[in-house]
Amino acid sequence: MNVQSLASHGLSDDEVAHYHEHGYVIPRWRLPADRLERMRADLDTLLASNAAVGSDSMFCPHITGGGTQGLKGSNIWLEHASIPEILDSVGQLAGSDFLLWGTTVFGKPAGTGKRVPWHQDGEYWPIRPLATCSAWIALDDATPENGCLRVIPGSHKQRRLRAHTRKDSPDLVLNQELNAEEFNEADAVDIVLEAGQISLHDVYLVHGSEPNRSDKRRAGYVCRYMPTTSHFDHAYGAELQKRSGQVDFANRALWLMRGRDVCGLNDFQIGH
Ligand SMILES: O=C(O)CCC(=O)C(=O)O
Repeated sequence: MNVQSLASHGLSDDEVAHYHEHGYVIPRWRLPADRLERMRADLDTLLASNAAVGSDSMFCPHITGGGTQGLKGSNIWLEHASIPEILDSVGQLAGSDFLLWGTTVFGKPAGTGKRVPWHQDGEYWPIRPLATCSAWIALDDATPENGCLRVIPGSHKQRRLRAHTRKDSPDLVLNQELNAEEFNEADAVDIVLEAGQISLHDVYLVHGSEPNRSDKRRAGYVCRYMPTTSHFDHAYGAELQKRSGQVDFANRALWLMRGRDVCGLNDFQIGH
């Protein structure tokens, strides 16, 4: 892999083409060492102040008011979701007008980190029309041994949600699993990242990850950016929340990251 610490930023034409063709891309750009160090220290603080939550999935650490998990978040995670180089890349993929509507730390602990079931992100989200580019930032090295993200390249292309089944299991990080006949696991590609690298993926991409049975933590911080041509529908979010029982979408705060609210329907007051 061609890993560089580039002074310039943004995606190359090849990287943009890779994203559209395969539904994900690992850019050559990576976080500067000082940013990575700060994020890892902030993760230590987050983990220490939320010992009761468990680190497999910590929803919205960038929001300070707590969500359904009662997570004690910090503005610092909003700042980490505003890294200009990442926003530049997202802008190339999602267009010049987009907002941040969510973040999650998937902090798979060594030895006990749980499986993330195969899924499409869109299955869970109250966004119409469905659109989001997720930036997954590796805070640790992510390898097959510690449960790196796995994706099915090209699975985003039909732009449709496939059939999922709800599974409430203490062994799973999320509770909607893609039905086995909807994809072929043999097509999966491991997203192997060094700490400080990122991957970007499309809302329709089929992905998941294995448990962490290794002795190395595998933490990632993912930021969800949505073009403002789409509407984050808080009312529909309240329904989804009842159905999934996992995440607070009804009161979710939105942050305009670039440009303007093109559809004019997004509510930037709720949750602030
Ligand atoms: O970190 C993981 O293993 C899962 C991440 C994921 O499902 C996502 O970012 O959409």
